Amino acid sequence: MTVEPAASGRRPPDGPRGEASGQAAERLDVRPTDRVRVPPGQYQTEKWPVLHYGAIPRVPAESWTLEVRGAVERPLRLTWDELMALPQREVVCDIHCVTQWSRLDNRFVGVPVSEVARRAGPEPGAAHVLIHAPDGWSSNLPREDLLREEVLLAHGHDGRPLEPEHGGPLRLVVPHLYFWKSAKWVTALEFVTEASPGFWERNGYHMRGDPWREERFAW
Ligand SMILES: Nc1nc2c(c(=O)[nH]1)N[C@H]1C(S)=C(S)[C@@H](COP(=O)(O)O)O[C@H]1N2
Ligand SMILES: [Mo]
Repeated sequence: MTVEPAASGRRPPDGPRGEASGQAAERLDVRPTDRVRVPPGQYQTEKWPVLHYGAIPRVPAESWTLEVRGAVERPLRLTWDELMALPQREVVCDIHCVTQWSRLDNRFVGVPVSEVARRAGPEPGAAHVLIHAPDGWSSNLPREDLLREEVLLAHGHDGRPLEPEHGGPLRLVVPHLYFWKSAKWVTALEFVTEASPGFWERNGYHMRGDPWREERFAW
């Protein structure tokens, strides 16, 4: 399995640092250095809006599990403790919601998705992934977008545990795509051979969602 380098500018790591959890995390800064920070059609907000369909699940971290299934050689289910024992990474990034707000300079901490995927061993033909959340919510993205080194299963933000309304205890963070791909309260990663639309994608949103190309809708 290959992990693509970040497409945007990288700054040198400033060494391991203590997080709220006390866990040292390697740092990766993927904020662009070669262009304006806010993509076309977006405006910058200082606040962090809360956006989702349905109710906020209140599941304590201790009883949270993450499943990796579908076209993988070793399907697995990780407990919270198993997840926390994996390598941790801090990612500094901007986030862009398709409803046009952008929030700059976010500091997420979590487990790189690639670490979890590697343990499950996606089959060569598994070119796409469905990300599952409670109540049947899902989002889809190409495998190569999910397995970039800056894509996290995040449990912390700006030095604090991730709040339930922002996807705590665990959410996906895919900095280079519109934020609807970043499933909150993620429960499973399902590798699939054919692209299959998730919740918003079935409702007309783009199968990939690159904010720099304004891939908002499928039409
Ligand atoms: N489970 C789940 N995850 C979700 C959503 C949702 O409805 N359910 N909405 C997405 C959308 S459209 C956005 S913009 C972001 C918002 O994350 P935030 O509330 O932390 O800003 O979550 C994404 N992840
Ligand atoms: Mo969104």
